[in-house]
Amino acid sequence: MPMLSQQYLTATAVPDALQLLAEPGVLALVNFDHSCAPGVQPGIIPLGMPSLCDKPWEVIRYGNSVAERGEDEHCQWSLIEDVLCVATWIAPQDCSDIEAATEVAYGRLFRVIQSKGFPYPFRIWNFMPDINRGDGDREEYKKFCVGRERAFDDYHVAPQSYPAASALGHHTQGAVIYLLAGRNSGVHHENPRQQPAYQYPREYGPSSPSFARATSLALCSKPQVFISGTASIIGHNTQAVGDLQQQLAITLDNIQHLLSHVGQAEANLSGVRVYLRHPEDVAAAQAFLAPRLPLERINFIHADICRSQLLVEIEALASLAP
Ligand code: 3EB
Repeated sequence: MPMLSQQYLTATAVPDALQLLAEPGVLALVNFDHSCAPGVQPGIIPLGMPSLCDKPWEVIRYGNSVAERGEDEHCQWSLIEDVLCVATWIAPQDCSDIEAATEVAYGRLFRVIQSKGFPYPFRIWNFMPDINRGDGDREEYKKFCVGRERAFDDYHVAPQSYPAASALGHHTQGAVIYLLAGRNSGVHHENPRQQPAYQYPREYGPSSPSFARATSLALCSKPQVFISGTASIIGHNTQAVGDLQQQLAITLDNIQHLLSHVGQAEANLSGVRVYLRHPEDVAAAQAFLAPRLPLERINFIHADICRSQLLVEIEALASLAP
């Protein structure tokens, strides 16, 4: 069985996205740019967040066959062998009630994965506008969390089965939720240094965030670990408010502890996304990360983090050499 890979590409490396999409083994192409609306065809996933380092594309590869693709329930899907990728967008006008729109969007995703025989999501990404707008429980992110939790309840997914996820804000209109799903369940992990997000105390909102710190699955003989968006949080408390370097250090430390905890301390990180609240922080973030991670495996993305005191969030795919 093959490995899944996530690789970032420059605009010049992708002269023709549709041609790349048609190549064997190409599951989907994620587009980091200003548009957050359905792509020109299934398999192209525009997120509405620009790359800060000229890498507007991520190619998700799996297996050796040409992907099968289609549209159902306002979702676009791509399928290669054991992996299904499904994306759905929330129209700009529907984002005015993000709680209800999120529940509806997740319902569509769940129906598509179930009807196609891939009922187990193992990685989910969520991107929405104005994520930090509103005070207290009226903040957009907290309303999103209520709608998402309701959808998981509607489809009888218990907290122990929540997969790895990321949830961020962008500066354009519309929202997107996309996921990778399998025929069998992955294994979900927590980080001993962090409180499980689905058990955060009430102060973080009426519904806790529904995600696991990581999900691993063996698509090939070696397990791969999908690491959720990870930030400068210990227990449930935000650390190093206002200090980018310290937030980066604590975030990498959290990731390293998670990998040690799941017995993958030797794994290599790829598909690393560094989400930065302030685009002007990119040079400092690059300087901090360059000695620690190969920069060609990193994309720097302009995005708002779901807690307004966080400046950075990092996600990655951890794989052992095949
Ligand atoms: C945190 O640890 C930071 O709501 O899906 C990270 C990854 C965060 C995913 C989500 C939120 C989510 O609480 C925020």
